[in-house]
Amino acid sequence: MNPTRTQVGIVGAGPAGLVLSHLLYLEGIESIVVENKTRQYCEERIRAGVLEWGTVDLLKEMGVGERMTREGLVHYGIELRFAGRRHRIDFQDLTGRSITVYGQHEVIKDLIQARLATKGRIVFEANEVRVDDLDTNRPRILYSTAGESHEIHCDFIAGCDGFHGICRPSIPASALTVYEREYPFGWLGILAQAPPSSEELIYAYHDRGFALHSMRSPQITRLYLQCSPEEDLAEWSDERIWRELQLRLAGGKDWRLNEGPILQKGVTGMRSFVVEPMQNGRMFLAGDAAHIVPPTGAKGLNLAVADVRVLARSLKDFYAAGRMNALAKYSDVCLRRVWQVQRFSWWMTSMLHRHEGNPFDTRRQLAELDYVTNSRAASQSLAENYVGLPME
Ligand code: RFL
Ligand code: PHB
Repeated sequence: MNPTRTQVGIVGAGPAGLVLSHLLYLEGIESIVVENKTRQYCEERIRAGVLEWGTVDLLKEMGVGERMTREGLVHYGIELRFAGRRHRIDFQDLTGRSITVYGQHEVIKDLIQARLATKGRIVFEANEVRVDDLDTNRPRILYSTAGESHEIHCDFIAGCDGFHGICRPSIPASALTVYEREYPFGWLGILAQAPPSSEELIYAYHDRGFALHSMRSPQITRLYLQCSPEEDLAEWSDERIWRELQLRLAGGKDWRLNEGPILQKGVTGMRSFVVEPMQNGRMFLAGDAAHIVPPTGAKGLNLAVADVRVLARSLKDFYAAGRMNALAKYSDVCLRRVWQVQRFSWWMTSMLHRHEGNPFDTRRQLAELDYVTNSRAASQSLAENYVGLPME
């Protein structure tokens, strides 16, 4: 078996791995992406939908924003619903910025196409992926395809293989500190063939639990209901889902929720998780491999992109000047944004979800929503974080 050689070996073809690979290509740095799923699986996996302005700008600058510009839905605000009230947070007025609603799987399709069009190497369906020799100058990625073993010798490895990947667990536990919080609820998400019922996203706080109205296109609505993290989907008929959504998203006489065939259902648990530092020897963790946020702030994908932007810049510095300085600071630079985003995602989650038990919390949440919707300073703080803090 002849080992292959590359400058940066990337594990995982999610947003982090693919954006990194293309950014490196644009800087003339070689990489190979090793992914354990099929191309089709990666291109059809339904996940996030909200792109911060900084993510949108970066994708455009990278030359992969053409379809996003054509098909993405630009939003200038969101609505908060609670206690029978409807309140719009006006991003344009409060920050001068907007967000773009464009499915993560569409971003993935565009990136894979761009990588392959520029002769980028992505190995799909790699089995038994491992990383080794992280503390040497020649770290390796090992894997097999169709029963044959392969080895890639790299200058650096980027661990972009998500929360359940193999890169983080390959670092000795004694070298990492984990900060973690689990939430006593999850989200039941559906994709429905129904025109969105509002032009913007609606975040609803309700006695029966949180609900969210989002979308993927003018024909497809994405909706979520707060549920138990162990919720049994078998107990949720389509009819029950719509009944619950109608109750939680109720918006008065002049608004109605469009229903349609449910194309997909799923339950996701919620956690906040950060590992520090985000690097070990010559391996750098990026995106969900290093941190997880609850989805209420719509930040997971955006944070993954922000990490690899820093990593690509640091690698560029290494190859241009032979200096390790920027790479040595990679984790510190990323963690500053990571913790800002953790704070915001935790805050949105705890403001909008119903907890069992303590009526004090219910009153406090209503006071928070009252404040956020009546104080310009508080609305502005929400808006500034939602559209995305400037990238480093
Ligand atoms: P990803 O997207 O998980 O990509 C990791 C890639 O690595 C591959 N992989 C491996 N490859 C090789 N060898 C191995 N051993 C491997 N193990 C895994 C995986 O197949 C995959 O292709 O991580 P990345 O790039 O860091 O991107 C992060 C975002 O995907 C993530 O933060 C968001 O999607 C989180 N998230 C959501 N974020 C939002 O902002 N809004 C949402 O609505 C939202 N919904 C979601 C989500 C995450 C979900 N997960 C993780 C279960 C819904 C779900 C279901
Ligand atoms: C989505 O469209 O999937 C979505 C939107 C906003 C969120 C989470 C998910 O906060």
